Amino acid sequence: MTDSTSALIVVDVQNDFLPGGALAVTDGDAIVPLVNELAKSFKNVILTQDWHPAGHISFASAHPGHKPFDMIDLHYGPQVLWPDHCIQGTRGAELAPGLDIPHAQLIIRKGYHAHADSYSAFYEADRQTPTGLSGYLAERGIKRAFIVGLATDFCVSWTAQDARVHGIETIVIEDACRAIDTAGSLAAALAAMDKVGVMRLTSGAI
Ligand code: VGL
Ligand code: ZN
Repeated sequence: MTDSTSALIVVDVQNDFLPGGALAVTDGDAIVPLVNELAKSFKNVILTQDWHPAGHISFASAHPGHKPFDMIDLHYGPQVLWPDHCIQGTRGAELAPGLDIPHAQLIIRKGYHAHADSYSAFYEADRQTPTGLSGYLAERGIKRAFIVGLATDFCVSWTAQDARVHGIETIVIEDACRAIDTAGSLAAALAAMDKVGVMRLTSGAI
């Protein structure tokens, strides 16, 4: 995909989502070599980085009486509560050291407002506060996004759905993603992506 109207979006390949991390995604490290390889064939690569302040509203530790993976209702809708993860400036929030994409052009950070989560790289969980990514893609003339990373059922899925809804042709490369899969979240995410027309392929087809 060396054409200038396509981009690879690498979602949240950060220490805390890899084995040993605070919110480890099973087998999350397995995608790193594949992501590096795929990135070589893209002129445009964008990385995302989950980037929470300490005490973030998505952390179970901020809600006394709750534990990680509980679901609660917040002012913008349902929220899964997570272990503390990807705290700004910590090692856990750093991009995985094995990620080797020196030509990546943009790192978009998200989830930095204390009172809202942001799975999507486009909009925070209130579905209204933009990160700026949609304007960036429009100004760069990017019309097609290939999406890889962690986790399939949260940040990958929400990012893919928002890209599609904004008129971008959107393809999730499934074998370059891994899921958290809590309370049926993977099946729900796949159905939601299908519904808005996100395509799913494996890397061999790229
Ligand atoms: C993510 C849960 C909490 C993700 C981020 O990157 O999918 N999941 N924060
Ligand atoms: Zn997060």
